[in-house]
Amino acid sequence: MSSGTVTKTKKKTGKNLDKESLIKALKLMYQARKADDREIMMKRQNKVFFQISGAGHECPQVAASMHLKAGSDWFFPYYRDRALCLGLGVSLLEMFQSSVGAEADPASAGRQMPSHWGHKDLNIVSTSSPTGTQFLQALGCAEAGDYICSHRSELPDLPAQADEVTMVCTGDGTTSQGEFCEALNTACNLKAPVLFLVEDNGYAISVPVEVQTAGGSISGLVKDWTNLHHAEVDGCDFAACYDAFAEAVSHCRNRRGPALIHAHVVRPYSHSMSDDESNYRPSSEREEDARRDPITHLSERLLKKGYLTQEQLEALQAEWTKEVDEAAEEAEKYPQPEADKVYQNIYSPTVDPTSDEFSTEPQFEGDPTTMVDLVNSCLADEMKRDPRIRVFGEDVADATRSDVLKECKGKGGVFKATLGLQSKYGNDRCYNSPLAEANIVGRAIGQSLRGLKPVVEIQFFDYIWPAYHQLRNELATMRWRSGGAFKAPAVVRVPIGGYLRGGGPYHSQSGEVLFTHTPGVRIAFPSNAEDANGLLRTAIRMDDPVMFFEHKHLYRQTHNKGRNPGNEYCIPFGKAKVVREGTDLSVITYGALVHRCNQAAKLIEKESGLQVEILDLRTLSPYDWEAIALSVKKTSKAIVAHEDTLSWGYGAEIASRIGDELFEWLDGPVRRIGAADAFVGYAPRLEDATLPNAETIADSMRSLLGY
Ligand SMILES: Cc1ncc(C[n+]2csc(CCOP(=O)(O)OP(=O)(O)O)c2C)c(N)n1
Repeated sequence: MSSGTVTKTKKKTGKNLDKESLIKALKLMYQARKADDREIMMKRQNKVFFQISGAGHECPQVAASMHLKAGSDWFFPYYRDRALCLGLGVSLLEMFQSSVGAEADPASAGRQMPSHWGHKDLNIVSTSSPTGTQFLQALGCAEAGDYICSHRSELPDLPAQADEVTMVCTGDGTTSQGEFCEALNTACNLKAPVLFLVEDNGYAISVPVEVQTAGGSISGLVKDWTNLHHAEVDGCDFAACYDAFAEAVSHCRNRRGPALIHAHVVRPYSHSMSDDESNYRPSSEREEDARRDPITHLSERLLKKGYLTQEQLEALQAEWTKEVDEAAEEAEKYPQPEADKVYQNIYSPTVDPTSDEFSTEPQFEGDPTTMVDLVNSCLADEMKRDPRIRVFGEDVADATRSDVLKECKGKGGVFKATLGLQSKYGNDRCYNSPLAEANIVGRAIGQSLRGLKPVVEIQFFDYIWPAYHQLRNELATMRWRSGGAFKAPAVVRVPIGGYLRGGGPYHSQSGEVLFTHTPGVRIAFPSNAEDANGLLRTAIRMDDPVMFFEHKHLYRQTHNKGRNPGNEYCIPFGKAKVVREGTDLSVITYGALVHRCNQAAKLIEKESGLQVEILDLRTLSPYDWEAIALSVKKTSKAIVAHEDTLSWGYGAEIASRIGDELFEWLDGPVRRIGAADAFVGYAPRLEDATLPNAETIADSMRSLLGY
């Protein structure tokens, strides 16, 4: 090259893309559409059992795949994202394996509907069906990447890239879900590298966008949000989409904040094969969509540029269709999972929390202290041991503005369970979340997917409901629905229960049974300081999601104090404790009723000499059936006692199993004790009338002993 000649590499833009890139893009779009068409045919032939297509949405997805890196960036797609996944490297065969429900399906091993994407090697996280649950998880995933990079030397085994981007996709209707705003707000606040793609086809099934969004445009609402890069594009124009993603990805990679691309796409087919859009869309509108079809447009561009002749295009189309058909035919050879696989991957296949591995001897030190103190010391010890642990929730930090800690002693949780953790381990190990419970759990799921160990707090059980969707449909299902490819072993600590005086209906709730009814999560409910410490340590070290219920009233009692059992003390899950031996009646209980049942048993002994045995379950899922059976076989009479409301409660399950499996040993009906089927009132007289107490429990014991 002669000196003085300036060579300039022309920046690749959507307009000047080379022939190969454009043909590659067209191939992805075309094959995605043909795969949908083939799946539609297979549904009609009863070879697949559900179909929802990505038709009309292909263009922005393919553009995104050309700027992002599979296996290094992270993806939270939604069901229309076939072209994105194809572009990232999911094969046609893998897609059809999912269509036919084959065990070989890498997305879910035959467990989820087709188009519920997932691919471990490509960092495509398991897609679920609830619209909108993906946003907060994507945010958590992005946060995890940056956290891992900033703790690189302590976390050498966790993969993350300093410039990685997390992409999350959605339809326009789904932006109405509150979690969309929660995630975008926090992503903007944290400048998190999350790329939101809104694929706006104007409808959510039959409901048009003006019902969803003020002003009819999500761009109008969010375009000026702090730190957000925003672009609105014609999602049928490949060049425009290509350029929009170039800028958005660069904004995220350079850690300037999140980005949102609002792409106007078309929906040439009905919402799904269960829908007929001619019932609510006039033909003129559908014809207009057809005129905007992105595949026709890109094909015309290739012809116009002279990159392909009509004959060459048709030859390529025939070749691409053949590949689709061959993949579909091949997938039909793959079998569905055997029926016994239904129980596989509900819980960790490798770490058994009931095993002896979690049975360690206490090494007591210090004077007896309260349950909340021993929860706090367990958290502190575990955080020291494991840099993967991050504690967050409402008010859990000592102070978000840490400067004030020179003068103030810090908040550390409304019950002080997390006091000092931020000061000891830093602002990125213990921090405050926004006042939004789904935000806490959704982000915890996203972080745990990356191998971190979030130990989050829901301030009061009474306010867990905004997070229930994330807990029930996401946290609990992640491992099972992905066929074991992904897991979310976060710990959710939840202060729970009544007996507080002045608690009223919104600071006294129980409701653990709603979670014991959910496969996939483990449930602990300790009754005393030492158990709380040992069970929490097990919860943190095991590999399943855990709901850890801490009874608020038990936090600072004297009767359940304990000495610090040392920083290796673990108690296995599913191992009950006989807290009082007896021969005449078994009471199976947990939480705040352990103490009350004990008081009642003492009364009974005093008045009649009869001996009541009390079993503290300690964990509710799994629970110790062996210990229950042993006790009931000895006493022949059983009461199941809990603080939660009586009907359809935890006691119903245990009582029914005792009736079923221990019938021959019984000398009386199995009784249940629970709260009145009402709410806990503020006035002490109302509270007393609702919750079980030592006298009402003793009444029940007397009645059964006399049977
Ligand atoms: C939480 C929840 N509510 C309702 C549904 C049923 N549903 C599935 S898709 C859908 C419409 C989604 O519309 P949009 O977000 O605009 O995406 P599009 O299908 O148009 O691409 C609805 C209501 C669901 N899956 N999840």
